[in-house]
Formats: sequence, C-alpha cells, structure tokens
Amino acid sequence: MQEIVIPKEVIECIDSNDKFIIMAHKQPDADTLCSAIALESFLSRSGKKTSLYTAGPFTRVETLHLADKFKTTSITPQDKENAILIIVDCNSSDRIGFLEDEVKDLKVMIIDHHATDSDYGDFKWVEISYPATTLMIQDLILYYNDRPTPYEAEAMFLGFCTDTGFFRHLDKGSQLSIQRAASLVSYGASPKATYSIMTGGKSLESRKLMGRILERSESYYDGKVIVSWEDLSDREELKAIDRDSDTLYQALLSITGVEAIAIVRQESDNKCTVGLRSVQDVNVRMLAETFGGGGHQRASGFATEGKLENIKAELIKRFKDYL
Ligand SMILES: [Mn+2]
Repeated sequence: MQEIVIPKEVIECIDSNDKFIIMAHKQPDADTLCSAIALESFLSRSGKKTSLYTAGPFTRVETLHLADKFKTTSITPQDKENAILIIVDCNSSDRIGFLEDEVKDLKVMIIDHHATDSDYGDFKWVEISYPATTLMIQDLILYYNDRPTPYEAEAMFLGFCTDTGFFRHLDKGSQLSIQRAASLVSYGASPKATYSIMTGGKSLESRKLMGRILERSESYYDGKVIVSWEDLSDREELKAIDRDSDTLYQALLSITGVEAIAIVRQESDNKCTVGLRSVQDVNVRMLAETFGGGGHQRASGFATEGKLENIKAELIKRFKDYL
C-alpha cells in the first residue's frame, strides 16, 4: 500500500452529487459490507442522501449482525431518483447479482482492490495494493481531513481484519496498512471484540463438515497441491449453513510442502464454486481466470457449470501450468 492517491474524477463525483446508493457485492463478505457501511455513514454525516443495498444472501457468520443495515430488495424509486451508484469491493456488474438489471441507467462509481480486466464503471478507483477495501474508505475519509466515528472505525477494522486474516496475510512492507489499522483502534475499534466476531458463532455441524472436507483431502504434484470438496448431501445431512472457509484453508495451507489448495463446493447438480488459496508464489488468480473467475494472487475463486467430479479433474489438470 502506498500513500493516498484517489482519482480526481472520484472526488469530483462525490463533491458534485448529493445522493448515493452504496452497494455491496452479492454473497457479501465483511470487507464489502463494512466498506459500504462506513462509506454510507461518512457520506450521510457529510450531508448526502444515502441508501445501502446488497443482493445478499448473508451466509458468513461474521456478517450476520450487519444484515439489518442493508436493503436486499429491489431498489426503490425514491432511492434511485438522481442517485449515483457506488459499488464497493467488486468491479464487475455480474457480482452485484439480481440488482445488475436495476442499475443499468445509473452512473456507477467503483471502489475496489481486486484486479480484473473489467471496464465496468464511470468513475473508478481500483487499487490492488490495498489489502482491504475498508482501508480505501478510511483513506477517503482521511482525504476529507475527517476522522472515522467509533461506528465507522469498528466496521472498517472488521473488514480489514477479515480480508487480512487478522493481519496474517500482511507481509513485509505492510507498515502503512498496520498504522491505518492502529488508528482505527484509536478511534474506537476493539481487536479483541473483532476477533471474537470473526471466530465465534460456529455450529457443531459446521465443525463436522470441516472434518469431512479435511478427511477427503487429496494430494497432487508431490504434495504441492491439495484438493478437497463438499457436496449437496453433506450440507443436507449436516444442515451446516455457516461457512468457515478460512479455518479450513489455514489447516490445509499449513501442511509441509503445500503450495496451493482448492476446495470444490457443489452448489447444485450441475454447478460448483471453487475457492483457491496459495502460500506464496502460485498465482491462483490466473488459474481462477481460466475458469472465468478472479480474485487475488493468493486468494481467488470461481463458479462454473458442470459435475463436481469433472470440475475437480479439470482443475487438477490446469494446476500444472501454475506450479
Ligand atoms: Mn475485499
């Protein structure tokens, strides 16, 4: 992360408009939700009219307490009239889900830290050196010589901590990010409370599901790649609706010699989503892109049509080019 450089067109758009719809992406994580919450709060106390939307659904345990702040319905005509749409933490229109069709006639601002080739958006601030989009919102507030309220600081700290795995994904040279995080604590965020939001609230069934996925893990390419999966019958039997991918990824990435891992999740009879993680050098974003997905070098994913077995086999095959 470097010093703050916010594109002029983004600042001008905020300054010259007084009504905004702030939108988190579908299947929202804490970073997109908390970026939207902090931005909405900041714009609202700066005298702008605002509304908060996401297509949902809220499935991650650490985001459930945020659900009531968002409208998950169609955009109301009152909210839509003369509004600018600001989408946070994603930069393609399909990632906003069913709301995509409703916003076609709006001017769109993008604030995001994901690399993609998408040219979606009229005003764009996309900077992949940021470890979380919440940090971009924090810098935006700083740009206006303002300081976050305790409510905004708490939200932004949660987004920052989830995207950085509670600082674990931050490498050498991350001092600026950590200084920003420290300042959020000075504005009222609690690392202890945040960690408890991130790690608590799990069901026994979700632990059993994790056990199954670990048990099934298979090793490829001399132990460099681990692949596992969950299917519809697992979730049917265990009624496990809460996901805890991060703990699972950590457990698999900690195996000696592992360079990258993948978890294939069956979503329906003919559709799967896949989460990819790498320890260091394997670029799983590029691998995900070959399936139409995206993300970051060490954390990416994609959704694709097909049978679980076929997708898994094709994925293992394609891994070869990225080792
Ligand atoms: Mn993010």
